[in-house]
Amino acid sequence: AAAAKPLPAYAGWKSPDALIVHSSSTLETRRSAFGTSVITPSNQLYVRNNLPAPDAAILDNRDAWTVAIEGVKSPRSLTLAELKTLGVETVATVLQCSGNGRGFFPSKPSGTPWSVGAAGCVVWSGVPLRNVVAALGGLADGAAYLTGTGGEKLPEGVDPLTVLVERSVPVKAMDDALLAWEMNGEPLSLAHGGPLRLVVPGYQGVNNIKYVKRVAFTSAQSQARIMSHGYRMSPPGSKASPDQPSVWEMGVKSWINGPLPDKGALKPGQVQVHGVAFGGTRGIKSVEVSADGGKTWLAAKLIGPDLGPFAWRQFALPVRLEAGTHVLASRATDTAGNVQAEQREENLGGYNNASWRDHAVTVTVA
Ligand code: MSS
Repeated sequence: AAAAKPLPAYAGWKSPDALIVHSSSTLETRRSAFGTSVITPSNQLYVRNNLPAPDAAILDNRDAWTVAIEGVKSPRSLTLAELKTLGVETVATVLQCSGNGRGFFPSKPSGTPWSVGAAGCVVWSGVPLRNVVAALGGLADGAAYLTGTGGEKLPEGVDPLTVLVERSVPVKAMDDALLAWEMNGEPLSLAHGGPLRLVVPGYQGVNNIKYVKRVAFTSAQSQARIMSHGYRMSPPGSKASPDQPSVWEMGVKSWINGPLPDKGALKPGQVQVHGVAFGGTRGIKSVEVSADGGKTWLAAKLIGPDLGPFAWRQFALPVRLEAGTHVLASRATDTAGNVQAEQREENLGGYNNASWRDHAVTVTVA
């Protein structure tokens, strides 16, 4: 087998055993590393960067970092030190790349072939964005989108709009959004967007802008390519275009993290089938588990603490497995009654895969 790629320097503090290094800008958590403790430890959390991460020097004086707030009655720049005076809130969210599960598309869309590990559940601390807006006189007229801009240095000689990481989400997302400086109880690392990140709970990863330099309430969506053409639900065979749906709110999804086939055959007897389930902005009502590839389902138990609607819930079900081959699947229902779909929605970019069938695991008992 080829030697595992080393961790890139900016993520060198991560646990190599827990991660699959696809490239220097795409690290995936191993399915077997998720465990059952709800929170994903920072050193096991996936990383996805569309541009090279900024120089670590941007963390030298965190409190001096500035973010420009536009599209409010009194627009201006605020330092991180000033933001910290406006309020503090803590929220647990699922951070998931919109391409998580792309590896299950038989069409092999271009992009990282993530399995389940471009996701984690983490705790953020920061100031509620609505507090910042209130401090600046409220929203200006015509605000339809919340637009966040990343603080990367852009490569020279190219049209900035083709590389800029700038995303717009519907302005209603402001109610839950945070400008976060802490993750899992530590100052936010460079890999995850330190010193300051726009966190949009319940929305796909790409909308959670790292090293955020500008937050603007705009009447139109960003013209950056990553917004206009990237991260769209483009039908197979089509060309990406701004009129196709963007990857915004996450749908209801779950998957099994154990038992997994990677340790070889299991012994006959009882196993605890366990995994995670989340419902975007809506939270989880229930999870069912099947040990026969989806023919019959049993209600699993939600275990561990409920960290709110944006976090994932752990589930477990004791199942007796006799000798043979078993297809283990999970299917979640969110609090609005949406049931996780059996099939993925085919699309060019391999986004939003929540298919329970794709996420099923086959184990052998002998
Ligand atoms: N931000 C910025 N600034 N830059 C970049 O690149 N990316 C995205 C987000 N944000 C970016 C940003 C993506 S795309 C994702 S997923 C996320 O981020 C990730 O995160 P982490 O922390 O994990 O790395 Mo897909 O949908």
